[in-house]
Amino acid sequence: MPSPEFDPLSFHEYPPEEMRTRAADFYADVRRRRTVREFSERPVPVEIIQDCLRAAGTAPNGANMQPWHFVVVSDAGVKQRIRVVAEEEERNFYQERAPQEWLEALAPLGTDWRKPFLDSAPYLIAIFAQKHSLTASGKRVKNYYVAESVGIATGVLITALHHAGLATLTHTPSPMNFLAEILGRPANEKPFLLLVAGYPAPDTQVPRITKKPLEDIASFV
Ligand code: IYR
Repeated sequence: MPSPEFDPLSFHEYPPEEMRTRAADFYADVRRRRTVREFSERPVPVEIIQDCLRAAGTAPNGANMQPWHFVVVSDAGVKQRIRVVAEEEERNFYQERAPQEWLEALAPLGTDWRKPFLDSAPYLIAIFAQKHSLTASGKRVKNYYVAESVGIATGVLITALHHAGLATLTHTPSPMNFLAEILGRPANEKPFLLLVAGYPAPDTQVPRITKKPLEDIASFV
């Protein structure tokens, strides 16, 4: 077993007042993030997406196995194929499979089976979770806390895209296995979610929803 190697931590300490301002400023910015479902076709330089993905790749994760893969789709033909299959699945979900309780929970969001953003937005980022990894010689390597790890990386990605000035939609077509087929991903990868990224369409409206206040989401003991 290799012995661990250590490097000095690059830690920035801020004076307490500056920490307060930084925490408040970050909250003020991140609370403006909204999921949008109408995207502009305006192009976005791929370098922005690449840096946001680099940020996502810094996420803490189980045993540093980094059990994720991101496929950035900008090709119009591939987006169109994804839209066609996703809408088929979604039509089936909304019209057949979804229990009444689920439809009622979704009603305030105004969603339905139509997903035009899947070919209008400049980027679809398909996020895959690697159930296990494979070495160069094809040997299986176990991954740990895969869902937690990929969830955290996805949160960093969404926040990085918002911080860069882009809108996103976390889309969970169900079932999602068609993404692995269309994108030719290996059998050890399971689609996690599809993140749509770009500029919002002009005059985009978002549902009037509220977030739970601090007292309802945290306790201090
Ligand atoms: N996958 C469907 C339904 C849906 C489910 C949840 I939970 C949402 O928060 C939003 C939508 C769709 O994308 O429309």
